[in-house]
Amino acid sequence: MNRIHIVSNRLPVSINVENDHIELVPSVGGLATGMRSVYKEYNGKWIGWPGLPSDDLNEELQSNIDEKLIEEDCVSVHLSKEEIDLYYDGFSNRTIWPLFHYFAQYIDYSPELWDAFVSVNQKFADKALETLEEGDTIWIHDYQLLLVPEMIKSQKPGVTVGFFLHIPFPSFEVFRILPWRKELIQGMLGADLIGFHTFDYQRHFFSCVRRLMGYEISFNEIHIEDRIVIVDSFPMGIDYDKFRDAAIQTFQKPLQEKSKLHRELEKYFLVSPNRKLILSIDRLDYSKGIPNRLQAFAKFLEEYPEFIGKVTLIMLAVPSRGTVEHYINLKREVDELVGNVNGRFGSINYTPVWYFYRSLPFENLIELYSSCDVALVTPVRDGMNLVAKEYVASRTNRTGVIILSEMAGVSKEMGEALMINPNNTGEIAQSIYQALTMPLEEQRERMIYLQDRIKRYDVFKWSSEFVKSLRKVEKLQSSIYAKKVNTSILEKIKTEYANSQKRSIFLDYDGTLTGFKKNPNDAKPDEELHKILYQLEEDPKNVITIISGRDRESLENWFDGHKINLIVEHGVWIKKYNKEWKMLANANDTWKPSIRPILETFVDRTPGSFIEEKNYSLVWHFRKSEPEQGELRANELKDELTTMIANHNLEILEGNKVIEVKSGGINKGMASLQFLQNQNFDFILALGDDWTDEYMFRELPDTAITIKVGLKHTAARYKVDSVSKVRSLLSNLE
Ligand code: ADQ
Repeated sequence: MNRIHIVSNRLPVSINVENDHIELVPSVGGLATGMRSVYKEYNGKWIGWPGLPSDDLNEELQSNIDEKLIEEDCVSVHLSKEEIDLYYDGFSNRTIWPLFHYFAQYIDYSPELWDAFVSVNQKFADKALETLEEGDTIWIHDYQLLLVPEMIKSQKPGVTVGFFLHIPFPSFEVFRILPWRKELIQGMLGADLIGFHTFDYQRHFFSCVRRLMGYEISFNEIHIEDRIVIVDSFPMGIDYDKFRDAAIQTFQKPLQEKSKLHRELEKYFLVSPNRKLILSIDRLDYSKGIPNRLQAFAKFLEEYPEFIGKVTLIMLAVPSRGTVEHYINLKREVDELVGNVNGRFGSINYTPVWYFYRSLPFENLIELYSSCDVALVTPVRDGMNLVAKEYVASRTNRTGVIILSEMAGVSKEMGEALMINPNNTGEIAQSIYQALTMPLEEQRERMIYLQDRIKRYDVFKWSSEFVKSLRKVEKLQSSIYAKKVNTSILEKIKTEYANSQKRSIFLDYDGTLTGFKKNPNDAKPDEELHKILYQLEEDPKNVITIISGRDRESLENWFDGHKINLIVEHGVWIKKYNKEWKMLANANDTWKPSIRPILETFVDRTPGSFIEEKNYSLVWHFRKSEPEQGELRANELKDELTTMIANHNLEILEGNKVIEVKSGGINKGMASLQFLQNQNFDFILALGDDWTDEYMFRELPDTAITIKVGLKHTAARYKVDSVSKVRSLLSNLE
């Protein structure tokens, strides 16, 4: 089994150094838990920053730390204070984080942050490359390392690269704001598999890829020059059993073993048995909607004064990114709001908000999860939000209500929660009331479904699903490579060619002999192509046919003077060398007046698109249109046409950025077969790049050498990845 390595900004351990004594403390976060099982099981290494600035460590200490870490299969990337400041606090948390969470007003565009981001990503990639061997697999995590996939792929193409983004991926309109948008997308596309928490993020990513890079996307595959990138959603889970078991144990502990917090909570319930507790837990981050939550809680107390003195909001905020200006301001805002709510609604024996600005041990978290009646989770944007899942897992008696922001990725999996818009304080206040008054039976009904789902798709399932997909994508890439014309296949073709007496060579034109141009009339043959064809024609054993969907005029003009045959309009017409045009198939064009107006409405609605009229077909081109709109309209057009042509002998062909309607039963397969009739060729070669060429690949005899240009699934025997490879193959035949 191939090794799987992990790369993330932080290693799954923290380091304590006291009097040169090094202690490693494993971290308990969700990512560390999920990934530990992966890299241990697959004999990999975990590459990341150990958490201490390298300026604080002398060389000896650094190498001692490295040694200690390697015992845990961890490889350290040492970062200086300046690098942490510019790459981590800087570009990661002052540029990408606000951008991806739709806080455009907070984005820092300083180029020096970007430069540091590139160089630190390169540092991670270099460390990974030292560890990686061809055939290994690597799984890279999160927004701090968006450029690493490409940096690895370009150096070691044989490594399978996975990338998972833990935060949202924003819509194109937001993403485009960034000056380095293309570079980020390119960086990510170095991966073979890209994972997001939800389908929405995946959709946004596709639209950015389409618009910024112009790559073709079919289903969840992105076709880039010589590879396929698979994109999928994998909603991250938690270690469900750990939370559930800990919650069970908490209640079974004898009083003297209970934590101070737990004893205080119990005392509190003893004094006020009808008190209700609402829990709020997050890192102190502006994406988490903490001020909105406090305002909504105040509104709730204002609108339902009967709850004053009876409900307490326990608000835990883990200090986070305290050096970044917006976080400092947020801290001040939250402090003031808490003071304000407590001042307005509190009394000597009632504090409405208990606010803890610190990280709490796991044991305390569990006590709070299992003791609070309601969890208030109201981020304004959140990639997933594990707190909501942890609350569900800790509810061993199956009661409790979650109020959940529809802007959190987790909302897609928690239909049974009370869903709110985090900017609508009135709605949140109303939901708090609904949650506090919800009958126990209803709470249980909702909780059972939630627990079932969150338990099934836990963090281990999440990571194993991702690994499974990595394995699949690895196979897919190798099947693509298997058909690729390599030196030995090329030698085989050359030998067959040399040993034959009468050869038929079918060549598609656009996308095969020449690249695509925005305007089809600009794609005329260049000098190099003319030379290659002249050379082939010189050999009397060769019969060369250009077989294309184009009309008669341009090809006839362009290849005037060549000793070749032309088959055009997908097989309607043929012009043998030195002969006149002849119809190969019975076609008619009486259908055109009813189809043309439909295409015209699509031209009107899709700027940049146009109609090309051939003798027996009509073609709608959208290469010049805005890519996403073009694809969208193409699907719409196909849909409309399919119903229209139901009772006519017509066909819809989908080519490269074109939709063509033509008389039925005519295609390159039929045309090439007809051409071969009654002739005894002992060598047949056919090259083509798109869908319409597949007819030819399927119909030609099994002995034919059929070659697809591009990577898509094909009936052809072989593949080459570009026009220039086609040209070099043809010039190599002798
Ligand atoms: P975060 O933004 O950190 O993660 P979240 O998913 O909620 O958000 O995870 C927070 C974690 O911190 C939870 O496991 C929670 O138990 C813990 N925690 C919170 N408050 C704590 C406290 N006071 N003391 C101790 N522990 C505390 C990012 C993305 C999320 C995404 C995760 C995972 O922003 O959207 O869900 O990664 O992909």
